[in-house]
Parts: sequence; structure tokens; C-alpha cells
Amino acid sequence: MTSVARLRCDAAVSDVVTLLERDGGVIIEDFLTPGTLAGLRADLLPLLERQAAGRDGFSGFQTRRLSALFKHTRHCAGIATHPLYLNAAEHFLCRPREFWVGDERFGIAADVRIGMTQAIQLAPGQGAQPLHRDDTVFLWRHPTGGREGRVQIMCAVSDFRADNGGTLVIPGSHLWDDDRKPALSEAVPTVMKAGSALIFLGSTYHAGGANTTTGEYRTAVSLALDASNMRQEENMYLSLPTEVVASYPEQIQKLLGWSAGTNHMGWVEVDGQMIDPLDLLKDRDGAPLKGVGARRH
Ligand SMILES: O=C(O)CCC(=O)C(=O)O
Ligand SMILES: [Fe+2]
Repeated sequence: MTSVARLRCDAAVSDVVTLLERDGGVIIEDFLTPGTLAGLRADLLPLLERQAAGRDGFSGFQTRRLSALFKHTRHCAGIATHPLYLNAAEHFLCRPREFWVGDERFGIAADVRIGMTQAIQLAPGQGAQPLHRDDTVFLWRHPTGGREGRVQIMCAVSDFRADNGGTLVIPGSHLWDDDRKPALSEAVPTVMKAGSALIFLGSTYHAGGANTTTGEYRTAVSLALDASNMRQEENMYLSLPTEVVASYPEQIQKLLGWSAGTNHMGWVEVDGQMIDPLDLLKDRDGAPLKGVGARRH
């Protein structure tokens, strides 16, 4: 396969599901309305310009990232609820499981949650990212048998081409087991106009491509829809004031969920870096924070 399969935005949800089941990824042409695309550009491009570049090879030394997008723009709401994305995601995320509760047999399905929001801007000179699966954060096992933990979208805010870093995808890799190593030679670039979008499963190997242009930025808005069972049952973040959490030893802070852990779950974007929330519980000298919310950086 030399490219990711594509559908028009008037396609049926069942067409999106069929291609995701077959290839693990699909491009939807003209996914964003012109108004949404213009709004995303107006709201996010000036903020991205001020972000520091990444500080590791995975984030990208020539890549700017901005998260918490729902506070920076109102235009992500329409992406998350677009039927071709949300309804297709529900197909993979909301498969009921059967349980006994006393004498009654229940089928309970996960809901959908927005697991991650991020604008990603590759500057000229950014090399290809390592190939990876985004459901690695859940330590998901493969093959998944069709029950996915995450369905991701990359909306093109600029055009996506092979030479400016259009996302590399390995079609069919969502079906691989955990032993098979992905190779760049198996990946195809996502080529799409600004306003189009790539939907892909959390189990599909992909990576940011290399931006070999001299003066062109490649910009995307990425969201993840995740199965809602991947979280703490009690909402510690709303129940406990930050200063109470900060007053406990680090071991308790981690157990309460104020830690991104080794599988990189629960990070907070600050100044373009995805940092561990444990850092927000300390002042600049490393002493526990008192009386205020998050540390001012
Ligand atoms: O920028 C891209 O095209 C992909 C980025 C990505 O996959 C990631 O950061 O997890
Ligand atoms: Fe990724």
C-alpha cells in the first residue's frame, strides 16, 4: 500500500469503521468546516509560536506542542463530536463486557472520554519520530481482537505532504502482535489538504514524518478518544485540593494519581513540555507547595 485510504466527508460511519478495521487508519477529506479550520488557525497558531520546542527525541527538538486545547479554542468541540469520528470511535471503544452482579447478568460498556488534546507543529529540519503505537500508554496488548483503548485523530491545520512531515502510518499494523518490530520502509506518509483529517486506531504504528522543507511548518490538531474504564474510579483531582495533596509524601501523591508514571499517563503541558504533575506540587526549590493551586512557571 502506498498511501492511506481516503473517504469524503459525506461517507457513512460504517465506511470509516470498515477501513479502520482493515487498515487501522483512514483519511477523511474536508473533515473540518472552513470556519473551524480558520478558527483553529486564529486561536492556536499565535500560541504555538510562543511555545518552546521539545526536549527529547520523541517530542521532537524542532517540534512545538500545545495541549489543554479546550481552554485555548472552542473549535475542538466539533472535532470530538463529529459523527464520523465519535461514532466510529464508539464502535471500537464501547464493546460491552458481561458480568454477574448477584443473580443478574449485566452487559456494561465503557463510555468515551477525551484522553489527550495537542496541537503539533513540525518545523523545517525536524526528523522523523520513532514509530510507535499511541495505546502504549495503556500497556495495551496486541492483537486487540477489535477492542481498542484509543481512537486518535490528526486534523491537518496546514497541508500534509511527504516532504513536510505528513504523519507516517503503517497500514495493517494494528493487527500485528507485540513482538513484530515496525520499520520505516513499511510506513506511508499521510498526504492531505488542510482541513482534512487522519483517523487511526491506538494500535496502529505511526510517527511524525520528517520535515525536509526549508521554510514550511506542518501543523496538526490531534485529539484522542479513549475508553472511559482507563481511569481512577474516584475523581481525586476534583475531590482533593491541590495543597492537601502537596502536603503528603511523594509516595502518597503518586498513589493518588499525581504522577505520569513510567507509562506516561496524566502529564500536564507547561511551556510546551509534557511534565509530570508531581512537579506542580513543589515550588521552584522542590519544597511542597502551600496554599495555591499549580505552580506558576
Ligand atoms: O506529528 C505527528 O504527525 C505524529 C505525532 C505523534 O504521533 C505523537 O506525538 O504521538
Ligand atoms: Fe503518536
